[in-house]
Amino acid sequence: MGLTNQSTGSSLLGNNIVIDRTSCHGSIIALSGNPNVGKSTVFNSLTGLNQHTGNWPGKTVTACCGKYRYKNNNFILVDIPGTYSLMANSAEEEIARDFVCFENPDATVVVTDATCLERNLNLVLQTIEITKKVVVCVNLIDEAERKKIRIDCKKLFDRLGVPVVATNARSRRGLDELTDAVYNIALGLVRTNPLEIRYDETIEQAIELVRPIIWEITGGKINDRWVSLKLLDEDASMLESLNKFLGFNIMDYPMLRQNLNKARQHLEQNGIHPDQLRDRIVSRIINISEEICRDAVSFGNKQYDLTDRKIDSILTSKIFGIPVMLALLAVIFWLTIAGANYPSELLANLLFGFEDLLTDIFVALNVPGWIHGVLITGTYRTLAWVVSVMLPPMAIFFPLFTLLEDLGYLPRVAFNLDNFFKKACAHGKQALTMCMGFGCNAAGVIGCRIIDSPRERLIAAITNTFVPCNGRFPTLIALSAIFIGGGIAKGAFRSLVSTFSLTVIVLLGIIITLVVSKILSKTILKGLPSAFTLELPPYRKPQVVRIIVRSILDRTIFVLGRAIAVAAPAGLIIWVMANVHVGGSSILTHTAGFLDPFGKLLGMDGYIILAFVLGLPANEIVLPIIIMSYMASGSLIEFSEIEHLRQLLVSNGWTWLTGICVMLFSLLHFPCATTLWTIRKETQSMKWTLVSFAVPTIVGIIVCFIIANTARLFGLV
Ligand SMILES: Nc1nc2c(ncn2[C@@H]2O[C@H](COP(=O)(O)OP(=O)(O)OP(=O)(O)O)[C@@H](O)[C@H]2O)c(=O)[nH]1
Ligand SMILES: [Mg+2]
Repeated sequence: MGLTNQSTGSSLLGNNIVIDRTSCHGSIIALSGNPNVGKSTVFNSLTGLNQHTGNWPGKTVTACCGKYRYKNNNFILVDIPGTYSLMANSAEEEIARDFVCFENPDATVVVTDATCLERNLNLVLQTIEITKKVVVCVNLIDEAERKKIRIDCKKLFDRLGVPVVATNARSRRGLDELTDAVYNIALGLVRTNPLEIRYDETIEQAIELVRPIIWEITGGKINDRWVSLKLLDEDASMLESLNKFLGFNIMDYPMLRQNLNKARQHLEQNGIHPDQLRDRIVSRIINISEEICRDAVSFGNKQYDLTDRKIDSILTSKIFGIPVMLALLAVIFWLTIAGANYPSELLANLLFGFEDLLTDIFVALNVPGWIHGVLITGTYRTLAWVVSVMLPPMAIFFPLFTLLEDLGYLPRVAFNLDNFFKKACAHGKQALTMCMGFGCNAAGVIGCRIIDSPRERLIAAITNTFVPCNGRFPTLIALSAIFIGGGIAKGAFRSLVSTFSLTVIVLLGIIITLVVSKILSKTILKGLPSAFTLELPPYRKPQVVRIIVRSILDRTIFVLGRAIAVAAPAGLIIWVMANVHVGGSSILTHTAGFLDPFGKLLGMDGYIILAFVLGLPANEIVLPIIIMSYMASGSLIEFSEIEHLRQLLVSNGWTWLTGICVMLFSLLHFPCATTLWTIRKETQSMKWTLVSFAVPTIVGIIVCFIIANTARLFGLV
């Protein structure tokens, strides 16, 4: 699939999932379901891949493909973004409907949440209206059991007429049975007899007027009953997809037009106006779901979600919601900063000890001095700094943050901030895309797809960079811990001062997001905020071990690898710039000197500005480039412990103001190249990509200018 790295011979064209069957050898299995029911967890368990999961609706926004084998057969599993219905009320629903309907998967697994089966059955019923090849997976069965909710799968099977399997995807319980059921359906070894949803007599008569013609035109390639119903309902997006699928305009058939008119007249004459048909269809489906659940689900404790509601009354309360949120953020930062101290020292000692050994080896081998300069004093030393300064905080922060995500806390953040976003004329779900930005701004921008309104989606994408990503976060932590905390406080207060400065920076990012969103929605992106419903998922016990392993492998090592990969060539560029002399000074000194007046205006210097410019490919390398430039420009300092980094910065003229301004500019400047490229792809517009580049940069320049010059004016530095 185009957007994933699993090469299964499929591609994501525009927003639609298209599978190239000629290059796919195996049965195609669609994995659909409501948001946050465990589709990606089922996907991961079956394919062995590591699609991201999280306890909130809308985690997966791009479809993902993966393979598994069962009884010597290949299966290609497609994890579709979650949808509540197939009525195509939103882009995701359209994608899911088109895939299930027109891509003709060999089986569709509808994953449902055992703790709220009734609502989930709506999607099951809509799916069995389209295709017979359905397997229902009643997931989260462990949670249902804990809440004393009993599901009778046999009864469900009797009523629905398709296989029903109870699973706990996290612990793989029931997954063998699920694979077996999928195998039987996909290979046609078992025929299903799905429940046929019957509507009012009038609607049935109208369907019968159209259905035979559809059958004749499509040659039975598609479910004629379902298509008839959709055409009667004047579902324009379905008609468009259908025509694309057929390769001709079905409405070109006069007979079909005639009978559709007749059928519509019949509905009108019997009191069903066009705008009422959909309501009738929906209420019929809801009624059947209710009826089936009354039969197959029993509640041992009607108050099963009382604890969740009690916790929510505090975490989402008007008085405590925001303070608790800030306190939680601060605790995470404090744990990160305080916890990273010791391992950072340890790593620094280890890696710098190794540097001495490397130098000895170079001397013994008679390696020329300049090679030693480039490889050891330039590149290795900087990389040693990157690893010892960035690794420990990342290894602590990301698991803690993912823990909150898995618990189900993030939608509560969105709930608490909803009012602020409404006031900023932006979308409440922007809080969720911001949270995704904490991992990676490019992912945050793709995550903006959960926002339906194009205007609000753009606002969310443009402002996403105000959340520090993986690449900038360690820089912020390092500067707050080593420079701010280490510079102005002693002992236990160091961590507290650092935590405070970091929390203020992140809070500032949120405030600036709101202010810029408001400005954008009053100027170039005018409009009113749209209404939406955000579901608060139940609190779930996080999978601690998986979280630690995944956040270390997916985030920490990935970011570190990227930093190392980009820092090494950057080290080379800096070394060349520092060693090629023009007119008595190095190119590095010339360039930094040229940028210096601008840097000074913003409370920084030319080297720092150069580092931000060279850091465009990846934000991770800004701090390493600053270190490299200072070292290359001659401020030689004996490095053996973290404290020496502070000394290096101080000896290059840094004050607390420089530290603050670098932190601010790190938060408020152009997004990295990957994010810009993603914005270009998502918006399909160069104009909005340029706006996304310019807005944060201008904000950063203004903020740093004001802070630096105010501090100077009042003689604070
Ligand atoms: N207890 C329990 N938790 C589960 C189970 N399956 C999934 N989860 C958890 O439920 C949360 C949601 O899982 P995902 O796999 O991300 O759900 P999804 O359906 O892909 O969600 P979207 O992509 O947002 O539509 C995660 O925190 C999972 O760890 C299960 O069977 N039991
Ligand atoms: Mg998912």
